[in-house]
Amino acid sequence: MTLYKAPRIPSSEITPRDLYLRRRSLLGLMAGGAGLLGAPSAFAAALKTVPSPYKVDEALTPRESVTTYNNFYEFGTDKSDPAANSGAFKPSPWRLVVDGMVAKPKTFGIEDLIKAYPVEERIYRMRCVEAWSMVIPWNGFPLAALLKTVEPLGSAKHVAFETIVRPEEMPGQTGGFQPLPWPYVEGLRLDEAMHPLTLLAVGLYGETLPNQNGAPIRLVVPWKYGFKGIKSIVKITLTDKQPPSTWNVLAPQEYGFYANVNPAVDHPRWSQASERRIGTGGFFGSSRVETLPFNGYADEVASLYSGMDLTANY
Ligand SMILES: Nc1nc2c(c(=O)[nH]1)N[C@H]1C(S)=C(S)[C@@H](COP(=O)(O)O)O[C@H]1N2
Ligand SMILES: [Mo]
Repeated sequence: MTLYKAPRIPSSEITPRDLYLRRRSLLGLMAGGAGLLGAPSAFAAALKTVPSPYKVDEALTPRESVTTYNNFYEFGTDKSDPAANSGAFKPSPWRLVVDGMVAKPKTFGIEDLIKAYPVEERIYRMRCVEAWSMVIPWNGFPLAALLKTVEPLGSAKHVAFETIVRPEEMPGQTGGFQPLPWPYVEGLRLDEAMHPLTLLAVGLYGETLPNQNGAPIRLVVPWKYGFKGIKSIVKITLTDKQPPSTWNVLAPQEYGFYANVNPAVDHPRWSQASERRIGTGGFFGSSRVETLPFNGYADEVASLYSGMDLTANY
């Protein structure tokens, strides 16, 4: 993993997000891409799915918004960049390595995974740390099913995830101004990873994942801020140490390792008490709704954190 060298500016004065916004404005038109906004992935195909009880009863975010309002900095930092700039990305063939503290390390192809584990239709409320949210019909299978196959050792306490590095297909990974250190990495505690709500998504709206949403396979943890949902995963490693989390490493005072959605703990620069629900006020409009503890999944997951001070472990 590449270690990020912090810029020589006190973090009290400038934050990573401010920094690349400034860089972008300096770059001006140089950064302009000419992709087809919202063009469907060349690989989008219907998925065979089974029903699931994990469905929130809220209006779905339109597919158009889910696939054109994205965070995927490998393709650029504007919300429209991933849809515009990911057309050349090839999510097939793909190899997913699962290794580390397991009895049976294994490399999987996506087709093997889709055959081995029933792909469910789940509807999850999703909350970005930037205080916007969506309701997304994901297609995927529990991460726990995959982890059981490789047989975690008793010593394994955490799960580390890594996104692909492929500068020739990911414009955000090339040039002089790259917004993040690569690869994008994330981590979960083993009990969080084994929780039945934790999903490996391979599709949305009944079709294989569009490139901009993390094709061909990405993590979905609905009670945590969106940055935990690492996209285009090539490696999952069981470990006895807390893994690095890209945003937590960049700015630990702003982005915690746990990243559990918590309306009572504000981000240092904005409130987390409410959120803009994307796609609810006409095309790309949004209405404001209250943010719920653990994003509304407290009954299922609060017990994972009993005894922890959630204002310190944010
Ligand atoms: N590899 C990678 N994964 C990533 C990101 C990213 O920039 N790179 N952004 C994260 C953030 S901040 C969010 S909110 C979600 C957005 O997922 P979506 O575009 O499918 O809604 O992806 C997460 N996963
Ligand atoms: Mo996010």
